[in-house]
Amino acid sequence: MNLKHDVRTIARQFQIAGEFLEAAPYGSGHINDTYCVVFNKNGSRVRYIFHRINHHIFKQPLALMENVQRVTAHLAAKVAGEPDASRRVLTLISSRDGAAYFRDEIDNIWRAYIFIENARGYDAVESPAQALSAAKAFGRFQKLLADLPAPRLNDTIPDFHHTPKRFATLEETILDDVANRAKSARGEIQFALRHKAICSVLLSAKLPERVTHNDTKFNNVLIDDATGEGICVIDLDTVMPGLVLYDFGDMVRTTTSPAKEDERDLSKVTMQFPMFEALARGYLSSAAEFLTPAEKKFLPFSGKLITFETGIRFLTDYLAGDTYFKVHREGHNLDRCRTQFKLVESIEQQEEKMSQLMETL
Ligand code: ADP
Ligand code: GN1
Ligand code: MG
Repeated sequence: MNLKHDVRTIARQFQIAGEFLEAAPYGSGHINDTYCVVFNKNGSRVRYIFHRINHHIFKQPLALMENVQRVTAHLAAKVAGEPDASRRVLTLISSRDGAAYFRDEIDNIWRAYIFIENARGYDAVESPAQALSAAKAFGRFQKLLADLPAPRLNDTIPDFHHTPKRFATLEETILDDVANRAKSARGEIQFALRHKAICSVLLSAKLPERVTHNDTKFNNVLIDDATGEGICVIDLDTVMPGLVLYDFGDMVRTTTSPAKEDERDLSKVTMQFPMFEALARGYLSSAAEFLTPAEKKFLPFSGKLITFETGIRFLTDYLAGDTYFKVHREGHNLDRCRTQFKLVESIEQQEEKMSQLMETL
């Protein structure tokens, strides 16, 4: 296969024993380049995950890698001694000169992780049991990081979940209309403008800053094939100080609808109440002990907010000419925006019931 990068040469720069066999693009992430790399070690095929960090988006990749090192080391110390401990945390592989990354000749930053076998990430949820497992794992992730020693983690993308700033960027992008696409997204622009007021709700609520994941897409937790447990939280590039509600909100966004994020048949996009209930129960089973009453109260709202925020991010990128998220077809970002806004509507219709449920948990 002809790859965009010479992964064989990159792979040689890491402390991996054995002979390189093959590499192939892997997963469905929108930002970094991810490869699955296979080595032959004494006759066995051993897999690794390699990432090229997108430094146009993560402008300080070394600060990012410092976060990842601190977070993975802290988590590894916490789970040491548990059954299957090595599958519960990502393990970085050092480069030949002992760093946590390798810088290639055109300044790309690469890193390698041990591949966690017998587990999978899913692009769409299949059952409430999976939703429960995922939420439990993300809640536990926050809990284990609550005592991460100082200093504060680096902000790998400043204001990542600052929804009012995201909205202001959308407004500027609508005015500029550089790709001349605003006319093809009139309904979506109107939808966004009508919802402007929700953007500032969490920021006005004076909630505590904690160490959060900030990208708790359902496919960013690996589900164990045998037990169905959310065995490992992955994709740690955005772990930084944030609100726990960003994490719970992104779980609602990605783990309650049976449809994929870019589904074109919007009738399939819906917030399934049993999935929400499973998420709430799973998350609280890990997080109830540290959540404040205000954080708990906003859990249903956070789903609407983060789904809206992600919708306006896709809309902004569509209007700007697709410069941020990877796209694989014409109108891809607009399709993604539409699923998000449909899901916002579905959440709105059930918001009261969602809040009532929270009072019973
Ligand atoms: P991105 O989403 O930024 O491309 P991820 O770190 O989420 O990057 O990796 C993409 C996919 O690769 C994940 O959805 C998951 O299926 C798989 N993956 C990532 N890390 C591992 C790992 N250490 N072991 C097994 N699979 C992994
Ligand atoms: C991006 O990297 P990936 O595909 O897991 C994005 C998230 C969005 C998500 C939408 C750094 O996540 O914020 O919620 O796409 N990551 C970044 O699917 O912008
Ligand atoms: Mg990912």
